[in-house]
Amino acid sequence: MSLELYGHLFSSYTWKALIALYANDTAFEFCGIGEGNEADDAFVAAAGPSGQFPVLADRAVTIFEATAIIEYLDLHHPGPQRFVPADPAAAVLVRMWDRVFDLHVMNTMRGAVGAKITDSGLPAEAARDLVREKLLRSYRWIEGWLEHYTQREAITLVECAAAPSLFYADWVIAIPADYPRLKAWRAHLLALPPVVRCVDDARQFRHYFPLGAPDRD
Ligand SMILES: N[C@@H](CCC(=O)N[C@@H](CS)C(=O)NCC(=O)O)C(=O)O
Repeated sequence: MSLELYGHLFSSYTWKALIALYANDTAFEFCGIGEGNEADDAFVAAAGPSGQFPVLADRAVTIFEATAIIEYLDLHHPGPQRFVPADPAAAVLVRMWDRVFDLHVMNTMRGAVGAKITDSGLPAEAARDLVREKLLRSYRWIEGWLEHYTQREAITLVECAAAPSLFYADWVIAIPADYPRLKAWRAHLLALPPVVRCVDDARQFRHYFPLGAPDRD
């Protein structure tokens, strides 16, 4: 098989790439990292400067960074779902929104997770407090943006980024009831078949979530 995706089934950025692969029913082999295959682990460690996953291998081509993987799939393994619009002006906006979810939802949320991992004695609530204000600010912005966002039935780069980031962010700081559009959009994203598959395949790892996984989703 020409395509291989290296990652972990509980990893939010791996989900981001998996959602794109599943959305177009693209054939690929999944290579789990940290599961005892030293060659796979070494390949990922050397693939990019951070040694992080996901990493996509397409014969001799290696692509790291989930966004780049999705753009690569769109170009070289296109399917019915196009992840980035062909119109350059529309593509700028999609790429900007992708950054919102990576930088201001996912990575902000991970600040709390990282603090808990670094200091296991830190109460989960104190870890949450570290990111509460920033996450709420992001939620507020997304709630306003959703008033005009119209791509809801498609799976684009935006949905690939938003689904995993909002899935986990809501576990860290629950989306407040007064952001109904955001709450409804998260529910919509979690009902998309590629996302359902990611969520279900990751259930077995939930007990590893450093702040404690809630009994839902
Ligand atoms: N900017 C990267 C972030 C990737 C990332 O943070 N990956 C995490 C898993 S979600 C990882 O590799 N963690 C293990 C490590 O850092 O060693 C991307 O978009 O792909």
